[in-house]
Amino acid sequence: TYAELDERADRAAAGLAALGIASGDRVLLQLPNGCEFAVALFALLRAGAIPVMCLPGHRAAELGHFAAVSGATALLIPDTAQGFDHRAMAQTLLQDRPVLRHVIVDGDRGPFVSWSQVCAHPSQRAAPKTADPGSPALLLVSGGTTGLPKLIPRTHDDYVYNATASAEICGLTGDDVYLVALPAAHNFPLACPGLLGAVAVGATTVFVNDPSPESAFSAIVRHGVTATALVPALVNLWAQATEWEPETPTSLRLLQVGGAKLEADDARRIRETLTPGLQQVFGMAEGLLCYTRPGDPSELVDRTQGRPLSADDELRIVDDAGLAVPDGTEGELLVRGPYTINGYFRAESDNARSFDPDGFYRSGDLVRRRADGYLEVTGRVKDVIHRGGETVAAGDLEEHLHAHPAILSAAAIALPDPYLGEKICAAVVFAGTPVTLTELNDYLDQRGVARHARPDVLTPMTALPTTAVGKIDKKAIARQLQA
Ligand code: OOB
Repeated sequence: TYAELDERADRAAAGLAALGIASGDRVLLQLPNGCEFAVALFALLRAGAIPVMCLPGHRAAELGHFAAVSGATALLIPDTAQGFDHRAMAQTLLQDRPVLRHVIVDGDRGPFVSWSQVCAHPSQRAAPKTADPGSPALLLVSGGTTGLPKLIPRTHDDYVYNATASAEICGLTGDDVYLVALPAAHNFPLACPGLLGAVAVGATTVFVNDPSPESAFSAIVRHGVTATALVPALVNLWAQATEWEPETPTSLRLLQVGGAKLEADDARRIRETLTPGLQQVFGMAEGLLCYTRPGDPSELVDRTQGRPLSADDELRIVDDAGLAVPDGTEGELLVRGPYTINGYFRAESDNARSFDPDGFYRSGDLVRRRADGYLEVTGRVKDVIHRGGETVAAGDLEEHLHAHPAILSAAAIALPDPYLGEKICAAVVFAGTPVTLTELNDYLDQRGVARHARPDVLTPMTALPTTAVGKIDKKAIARQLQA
């Protein structure tokens, strides 16, 4: 209940303070989905600490980097999760990171501090700490797959707005049951509207650790889940699984899909198999959120990634020279606004690259703005293949590949080539009978894809590797193909 969460967060906040965790201290939070995640998050905020929102899939390389950049003094982990021993990882981290003074473990604590001990502290509800609402409440991690993730300071006021305005747009009320299926520390299930939006309106929150259809469908049926957020790779699996799972969702009224491009055909299938209440979400941990709105015509819901959350979001869509392009023309999206950051945490050189002189964040996303203000995301600025003097946009080719009836998911990858510089590899998961490269290229030819923009290599895969939040990880595919 909310009363229990309140009480437990108070006790844990007192326990954290007793350990010496003080206002403004950064704490790496890496707990799997579950009620303990919510207790820990609110306890850290009440103690005045700044949680660094690590994903369960992060390992020593990422956590070491987050610890170094944030100067975190504590780490909160499970004992083991998905067969991985987080305590052993903590041992490694401690050797390199002397600032990291406390390791707190939920479960079997080993040589470390026990989270249940921290939570057993008598609650000392002091006068609420008055944090500066413009100061960082938490640090999110960036979603990019280039290099190590950056830390994103989200302030109390911007993040409260993020969650509550999102809840309003989605029509979330106390009668809703929100399912956290993606890793809870990710911005999407955390605050778009996510866990925080659900708490803001007094809704019920359900956590699953395993978002597979088998486990998620039974949780949805059991708890009467009305709303959840998924990435395309996962929702496509859910849509397929309605064909064979004995229990399928009937209570969903809002199914948010974002994090990567959802193809129009997939959107239609989701509306038909899972719920007519599909919503596309184009968002980023750095801030800007775009939503299709409940009640929008299906053409908008299937074909666009929504329009900005706030009337005060300022969007600039520019060409290579940095000049604004007209509506309907593809360009890079730059954004500034009430809940978009002005800079990463302690990352001067990244900031010089990622923000323009007027403070606009360069998203690296290619978009088209329609006359009605809705956006279509078409790809990433740097996601191009330089093939023998021609530049091929991976996003365009992927859209054509997806349209093939035998293809479930696909990625266009650049591979080094002694003659062309780079050649095009289509990494493909087939749904039906696989096709050959020649057959695929005949199909692309019929669709009007230029010869130089067609794959040189076709690599069938059983599944495409994904990032910690479940997006297709093209860097990992490229590494696998070159290994
Ligand atoms: C969400 O946040 P991040 O920070 O993990 O990733 C942001 C990036 C965007 O810059 C864009 O490249 C991509 O993910 N992206 C999409 C998309 N939504 C995000 N690309 C195409 N279509 C979409 N609908 O991924 C995130 C944060 C809040 C809400 C939803 C997603």
